[in-house]
Formats: sequence, C-alpha cells, structure tokens
Amino acid sequence: MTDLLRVKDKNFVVMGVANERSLAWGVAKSLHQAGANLIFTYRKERSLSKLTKLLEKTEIDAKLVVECDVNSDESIQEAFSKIGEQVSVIHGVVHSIAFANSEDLKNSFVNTSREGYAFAQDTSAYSLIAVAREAQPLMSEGGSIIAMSYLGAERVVEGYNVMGVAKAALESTVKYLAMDLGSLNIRVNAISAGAIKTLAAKGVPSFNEILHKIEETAPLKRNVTQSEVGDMSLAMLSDLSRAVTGEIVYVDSGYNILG
Ligand code: 1JT
Repeated sequence: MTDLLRVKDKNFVVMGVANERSLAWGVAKSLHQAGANLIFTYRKERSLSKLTKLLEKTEIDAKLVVECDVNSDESIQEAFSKIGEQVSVIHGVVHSIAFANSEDLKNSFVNTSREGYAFAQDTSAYSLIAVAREAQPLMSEGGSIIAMSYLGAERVVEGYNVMGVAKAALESTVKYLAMDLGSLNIRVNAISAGAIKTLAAKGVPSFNEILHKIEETAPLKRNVTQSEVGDMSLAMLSDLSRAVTGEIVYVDSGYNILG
C-alpha cells in the first residue's frame, strides 16, 4: 500500500502515559502500528513502572524513556535536551497531560481557590507552550504537535469546573502556537475527545451518567474508544493532515454538535 501517513521511522514524543487506559497510550499504539519511533516522557515513578510493563507486554521498543515534570521549565529543558542527544530530529509531540486538585473538581466552581486555578492552568495549559518551545529546535524538518482537550472547554459540563477553564486556555494556546510556529511548518492542533473511562475520569461521580447520555443522544449512539482517539491523533500527526493547523478536532461520536 502507498504510505500516505509518512510517519514510518520518524520520531514522536509521547507525554502522559499513566496506565493502559491513558489516551496517550492509545496514540502510542496507533503510532507504533504505523511504524513510528516512540520516545516517552513520564512524571511519577508509578507511571514509569506502568509504562515499562506496557512496553514489555506489547513488545514496543521505545527509543527513549525520559523523566519530565511539566510544572518545571528546567525539567522540560533537560528532557528535550536528552531527546535531542538521542535522535537529533523529532517529527511530532503528543501532549496528553492535565491535572487539577480533586477539591476543585468536587466543590462548587465559585469556591475554586487562586492556587488551584493557577495549578490547573500551569499543568494543563501553560505546559504546552513550554513543551512547544523546547520541541521547536528539534523539529527542523517541520512537525506536528497535538494536545488533548474536552468539550468542557467550551460548554458547561457539570463538575468539570476548573479543568474546563484550563482546557479553554489550552485550546486558545493551540491556536496562538499554530500561528507562531506555522512558518516553520510546525502544526499545532487539539483533539477534543469524548468521555472515556481513564484514570482521570476515576472518582467523577457523574461519569457513568455522562457515558449513558452520549449513548442515547450522540449522532453515532455510542461512546468512543481509546483506539479511535489514537487513530485520529495519528492522522493529525501524519502527512494526511499536512494543511491542518490551529484546529480543534472532535472525536466524540458527534456529541458536540447537539444543541
Ligand atoms: C483531568 C481530570 C482532566 C479528568 C478529566 C480531564 N479531562 C477529562 N477528564 C474526565 C472528566 C472529568 C470530569 C468530568 C468529565 C470528564 C481529573 C484530574 C485532573 C485532570 O466532569 C463532568 C470531572
């Protein structure tokens, strides 16, 4: 078959695998299937041990696994410097990282603390700017950066609270970065994924209700899977999407079009 994707033997950095259910892991599997080389970043030791086991189980041979704490500019600089030593050119980055204090997701939005707000923004939105800045010099052949968002960025989804505001900032950040980096042929897009039961969704009391509502009302009458998000991510990282930048692409069974 002709290779429309052109990701084979190219180098992609995947940030945010916490376990088997992570969206980032879905993207990694799709990239691997298409013949891409994978570099992973992790934050916690627990994520590293999960990732190591996943790589063993699936017989995926990562080019590099490197620690990266996106709350620290220095840590991001160090991570991309190690990546540069290993591969010299990268062709894409997958940013699949978000965090907020659990109080800020449980309490009413009006009680969001100054610290909780800043922390959610720093981890979930600013981190994309810092990552793009360090990735840019390594993307000397052009490239594609994707970030993960959710409908709560633009609509009120009960309980999403401070994360909704952080995802709104993330989506806007995607557009400003797309403008800035476009002349270097670096594209920046977001995937707005439908609700999926990941570690992030754990402890959200209304989550099952959300999944049911989607099955009943979304155009496709079903929820989406990790591999469907992975495959669209692959498309956005590949040559198939070479003229697409600054876009928010919905992988949500069409749920977002409903009034
Ligand atoms: C975070 C969390 C980012 C949960 C996330 C997330 N992006 C999507 N989800 C799932 C979700 C969560 C809520 C929700 C709907 C979907 C939790 C940790 C911080 C980062 O509310 C209706 C709360």
